Amino acid sequence: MDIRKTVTGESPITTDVGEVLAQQIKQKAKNLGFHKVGITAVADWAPDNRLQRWLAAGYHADMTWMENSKRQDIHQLMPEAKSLICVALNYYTPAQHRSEKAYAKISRYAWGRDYHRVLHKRLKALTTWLVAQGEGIEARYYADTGPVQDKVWAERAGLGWIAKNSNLITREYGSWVFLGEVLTNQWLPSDRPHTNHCGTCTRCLDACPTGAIPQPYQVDANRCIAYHTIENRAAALPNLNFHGWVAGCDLCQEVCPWNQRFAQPTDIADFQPHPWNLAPTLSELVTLTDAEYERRFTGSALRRIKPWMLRRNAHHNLRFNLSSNRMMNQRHY
Ligand code: B12
Ligand code: SF4
Ligand code: SF4
Repeated sequence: MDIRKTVTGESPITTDVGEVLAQQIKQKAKNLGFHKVGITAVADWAPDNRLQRWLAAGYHADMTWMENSKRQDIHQLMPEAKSLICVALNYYTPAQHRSEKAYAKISRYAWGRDYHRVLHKRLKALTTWLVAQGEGIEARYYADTGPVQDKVWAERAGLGWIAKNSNLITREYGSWVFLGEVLTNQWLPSDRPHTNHCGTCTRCLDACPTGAIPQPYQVDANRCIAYHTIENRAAALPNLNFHGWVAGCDLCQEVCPWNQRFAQPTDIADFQPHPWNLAPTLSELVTLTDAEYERRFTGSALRRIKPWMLRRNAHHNLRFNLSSNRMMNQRHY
């Protein structure tokens, strides 16, 4: 069948050819190692006000780049876009964090190779392949770094649901997945949006040690350890106990029953933890030199956290450990 003749038209009507191309795209994505893939139309997208409300509440803290209007309205990003192909990569590995206070905790997302590189390599291959399928086919890919609401689109494309901790949960892998997407000018049949399965559970809200989930589905970055350790560029951190976290925070995901039941080890070698990332000590990090940082974190997602920030984060935790030790000692005497 010659896809070129029928797919590039302006009609929103799903053709058999669109169906065939959609199946081919999904097969190609699976062959490239993506664990989940789904498709959704963008033509009927009307910006909702959720992101706007989140911004109006000031929940984005100093992340002013979140105000980019393209993030609200995908048509501004690619006016000719008709469909969006969403993909997910499972990054879970069975290693666990050390619980002793001397150790620094690095989130699972940053244990292995930088996920942007891993996703982008596969997304680029998928995009190049798609463009080669017919004349006039245009496609562009994004993963995390572009002004696209990755979770919103992934939910619409049926990959999983946006949960009360605000992460996207898949039935097969829990929320330990990275998200990315390919935008295209092709009409493709949409998958069904995913239904929500949080039910009456509130474990993530109860477990967040800083009260950063004031209501279900709302994360206030001003109180979120992940924000302060990764994004906050200020010299001084707020007086919040980070509980040993120096790079992101996994607490609201670790307590989630879906993750506890359905997480499965990834088959992607790049996501295997670098041994040093599993259990560095706070005192090692507080004195980490820039040269040592360069040596240890080549090709790592931790590079978003500058060396001075890692030292700052470690110092912040050590200060809390010290003051809690003092309080314990006062109780003894
Ligand atoms: C900004 C950002 C952050 C910020 C803000 C977090 C946040 N929740 O928005 C900070 C730095 C804190 C952060 C932390 C983390 N992040 Co982040 N982050 C992003 C980024 C760049 C934008 C997210 C965004 O649009 N936020 C804006 C708000 C408005 O969106 P929202 O949180 O989804 O909240 C809305 C929905 O929940 C919606 N909603 C949905 N359903 C319902 C239902 C009802 C009833 C209601 C009322 C509302 C509602 O309304 C909310 C707004 O009001 C995305 C990448 C991208 N380009 O999309 C990655 C992304 C979300 N992050 C990711 C990850 C992995 C993390 C961390 C787990 C890393 C870590 N271990 O530390 C933590 C998780 C913290 C948490 N609980 O959210 C992944 C998530 C993958 C997944 N499975 O969901 C993403 C998708 C990156 C990627 N491409 O893989 N992140
Ligand atoms: S990442 Fe940590 S601090 Fe942020 S909402 Fe989840 S549990 Fe709370
Ligand atoms: S802990 Fe419960 S409420 Fe929170 S994301 Fe998981 S299922 Fe949803």
